[in-house]
Amino acid sequence: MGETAQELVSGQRSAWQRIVTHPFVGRTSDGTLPRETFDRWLTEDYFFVRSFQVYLAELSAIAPDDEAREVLAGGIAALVPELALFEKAAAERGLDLGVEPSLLNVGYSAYLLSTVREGWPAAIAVLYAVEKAYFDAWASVRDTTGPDTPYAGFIANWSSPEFSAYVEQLAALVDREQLTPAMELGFDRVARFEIAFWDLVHG
Ligand code: MP5
Repeated sequence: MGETAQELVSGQRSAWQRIVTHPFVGRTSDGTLPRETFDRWLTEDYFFVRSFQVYLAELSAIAPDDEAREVLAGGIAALVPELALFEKAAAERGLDLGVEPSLLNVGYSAYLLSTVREGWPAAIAVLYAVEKAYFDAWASVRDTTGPDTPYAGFIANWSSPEFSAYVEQLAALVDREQLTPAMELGFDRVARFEIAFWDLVHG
């Protein structure tokens, strides 16, 4: 992580603390999460990731060069096995993935798409925030998650060396930019959306 990415994360210290210590994450890892809570998250997040696919494609269309396009292509490719993970878990748990998502989720997904029109520097800062939040949260429980947790595949998905490398590539793209208020605002909004999303499903 270089200077701009570092400044964005440091500017969100207290929100980041809430993200990495959120009870949804801790309870997913230690096996105390109620089944219905995970089920709720699964269907909500499936909608989010499907919308995210569209968002990444649109963001890729405004990427300034091949380096940026290649990083985003990696992110888009990773969504194929990720969505399969959701679909397999939903089938095993008898969940309908077509249920109507919360308005918070609709709002978050629409917000991400809207950032594409704000231009590359703000948009890449926003994408970095989304992925960095997930990596930091799930990596914080990676090494303490027992082998019997039913959700190990999800925890591994966002805490793997591959995902870590992707988040570092995003940080490198952010570091090519000078910090702007629009980047800080986007980073702040994502932090608040992430906390609200877990608060919503965890009740
Ligand atoms: C991610 C996610 C990570 N799956 N859900 C939320 C609410 N925020 C971030 O994004 P991705 O596309 O699954 O890596």
